[in-house]
Amino acid sequence: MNAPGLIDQLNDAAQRAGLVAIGVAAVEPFADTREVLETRKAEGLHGGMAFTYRDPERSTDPARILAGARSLVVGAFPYSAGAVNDPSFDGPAGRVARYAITDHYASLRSALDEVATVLEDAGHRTRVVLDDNALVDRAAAQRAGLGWFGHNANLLVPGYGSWVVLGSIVTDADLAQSEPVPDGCGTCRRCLDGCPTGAIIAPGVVDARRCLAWLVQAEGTFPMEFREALGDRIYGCDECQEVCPPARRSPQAKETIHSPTSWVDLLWVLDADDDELLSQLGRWYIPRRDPRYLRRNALLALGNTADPHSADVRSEIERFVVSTAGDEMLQEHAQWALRRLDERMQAQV
Ligand code: B12
Ligand code: SF4
Ligand code: SF4
Repeated sequence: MNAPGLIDQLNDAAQRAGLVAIGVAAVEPFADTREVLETRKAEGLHGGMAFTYRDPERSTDPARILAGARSLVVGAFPYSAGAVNDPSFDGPAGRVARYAITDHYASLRSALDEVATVLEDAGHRTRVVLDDNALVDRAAAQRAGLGWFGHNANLLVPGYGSWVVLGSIVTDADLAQSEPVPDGCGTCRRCLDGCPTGAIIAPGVVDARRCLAWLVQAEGTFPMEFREALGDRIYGCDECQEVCPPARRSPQAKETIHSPTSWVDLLWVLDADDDELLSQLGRWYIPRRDPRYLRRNALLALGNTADPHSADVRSEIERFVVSTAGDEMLQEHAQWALRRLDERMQAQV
């Protein structure tokens, strides 16, 4: 086991790098998580997702990431989660979940790289992994004592809630393990009741087939029954965190967000060509890197939230009904958007 001085150095480096929590976990396979992945896959709750579900044996076995691995050093990087600035453009705007407004994974990676340097300088080998199919990040963070599994399935860090992204350094250093954090949800069920689609079917269990955060990333037709619930979202969903008391009390929830990328101009999404869309939004997970899915989401958000009296909005959507004759998927979403605008107009009179 390494000298305790190394842990102090890791903690100092983590603090300097902006991580709000860091801990150490053993590299033994996450057997419980593997079982959860297999069961959910068998029950269809993964909604066809690949990610960690693609190969649960791999994603739950950190030792496969680095030969001779002994420990995981897991870190949480906070992101701002308060009020969002108004759009910087006129016209209908698509809401972006806070984790995706800027590239917080890049900030997390450089923070973990800084911490990894301490291990490398002490003669150890390291590999940084985050939001990758290779490791179940929440399970690693829970084992490393960063926080507890919330009923909304997120990992909640005491004092910071769930407004954090998570990543690990896999290392051959043999480090003392951190203590787990006790459950902080108790009898609360605000996230279960607050989810707009009822996707949290039991504490800690998200049915991806109902989860808006997955449906905006999923291929194919957006399920009819959840189109209205999508509201103005174009990417991600923050609802089960916005209602969560520990998340609301966190310092991040008091940080107002001022960013040109807080909102996406929905009419621009319909107008822009593939290259432009991918150059602006390609950092997001888009199925098959196919920008049609951004247009699909934009059409639904327009139907739900654009001014139903706006001729500009209607003509943009109608263009998709007519000119995408070979693209039945977009045509059908455009038709839905027009019907929805009509319904909303009728509801106003
Ligand atoms: C696939 C995936 C998704 C999917 C599925 C999410 C899900 N709940 O499974 C979709 C696209 C829906 C998604 C959405 C989001 N995601 Co995501 N996603 C992932 C990914 C790639 C894999 C997650 C995974 O393996 N899920 C499989 C299941 C088995 O695990 P789980 O749901 O996390 O369940 C754990 C616990 O809930 C617990 N558990 C199981 N049963 C029970 C029962 C009880 C009673 C309790 C208390 C706990 C419990 O065990 C599981 C782990 O061991 C990870 C990155 C990674 N490589 O790990 C990011 C990740 C989980 N996502 C992240 C984020 C930020 C989000 C969103 C908040 C983004 C957004 N605003 O839209 C939402 C949150 C939705 C939600 N409520 O979960 C962060 C989570 C940060 C955090 N603080 O928890 C991660 C870790 C990415 C990262 N590196 O930071 N995501
Ligand atoms: S991300 Fe949205 S849709 Fe998914 S579980 Fe949370 S509140 Fe429900
Ligand atoms: S809303 Fe309540 S039950 Fe859900 S994660 Fe937050 S504290 Fe836990």
